[in-house]
Amino acid sequence: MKLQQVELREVALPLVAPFRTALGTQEHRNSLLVKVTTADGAVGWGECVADDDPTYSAEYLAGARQVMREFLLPRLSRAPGLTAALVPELLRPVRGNPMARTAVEMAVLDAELRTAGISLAQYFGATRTELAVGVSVGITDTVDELISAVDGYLRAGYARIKLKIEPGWDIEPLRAVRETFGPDIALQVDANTAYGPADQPHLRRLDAYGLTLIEQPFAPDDLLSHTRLAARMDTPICLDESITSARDAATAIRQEACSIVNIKPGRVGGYLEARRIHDLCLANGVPVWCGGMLETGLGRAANLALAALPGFTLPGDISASARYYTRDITDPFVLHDGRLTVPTGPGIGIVPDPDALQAATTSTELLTV
Ligand code: SMG
Ligand code: MG
Repeated sequence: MKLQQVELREVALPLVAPFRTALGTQEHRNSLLVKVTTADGAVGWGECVADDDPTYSAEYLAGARQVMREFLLPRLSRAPGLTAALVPELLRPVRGNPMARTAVEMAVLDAELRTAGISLAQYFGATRTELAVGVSVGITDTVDELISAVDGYLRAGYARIKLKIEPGWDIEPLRAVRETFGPDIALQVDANTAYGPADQPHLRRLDAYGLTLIEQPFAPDDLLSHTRLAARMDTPICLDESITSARDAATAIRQEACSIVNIKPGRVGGYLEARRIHDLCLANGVPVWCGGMLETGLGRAANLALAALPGFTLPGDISASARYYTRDITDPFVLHDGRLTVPTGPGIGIVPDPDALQAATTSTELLTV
């Protein structure tokens, strides 16, 4: 295919409730969408999951926009016979900026698969049609508020609960959730790098709460502390921020820094790299699950296709649209018996609703490439 036009569109979606993590509090989601149109008239959508601020990772939305406009898209538009499989190689000269890469790769992949008439799940070779999903519960002002939030999610049918933790908000909320809801709910925690190596004795106390995993307690580049903690804790260690490529995943597994991997396409530079990490982990007996970045319906659709692969044995942070937004830019994903349906239409299987998209749009930039 040949790219003819690219639209960068920013949308602003208020969250149904503020989402607080060790990194800060988010009240709305600004998302940068990429719409490609090919010379044959095929359209593809991509979503960049970078936040406004470089706090989760070094990438941020305004920077991602510039990188796409000036460095990524020109490399794709120059390429004859562009296919999604060529995108990682074409973008290799540009370093970093995985969320920007993912967005453009996703848009090309969507356009290609729509033309071919196959769904992203089919392209991956995924066969599951619906998936049990989890929910990520932010830090609240009080334990009572947390209990009522968790209660609502369990009643809605979520298959597992992930609590955000940080120093000062870990043992007490965990104990309260276990005491209230019992030993049978699947429970895990995510520290978003909030602890340091000296917190190891404290973190070992989390073993008392029967967690599925503890996600990213230490800094992204501190594999050694994760390895040490893994050797001293019964709770499995899962890495998120530390894993930015299949090579990283291989290193972390070899160094026994984790025994479970959170796969987020935006963090690893694309859906194709995400798939490679899945394959590597499957071959090594390492369970994976799909992380979330408060995606709109577009990213959510693509994440469901990825998470339908067989190695995704743990429920992902792919919650129903209503957990995030009153009005998403696509038709909402709705929970049925704790499950979401994997889209079956061509490409990512969903397109923005024109009215909802227009209502959420804060800027558009048309690039003739
Ligand atoms: O999309 O449901 C979602 C959010 C899941 O907790 C979630 N994501 O570290 O895993 C993570 C966070 C990153 C986003 S908040 C900074
Ligand atoms: Mg995380």
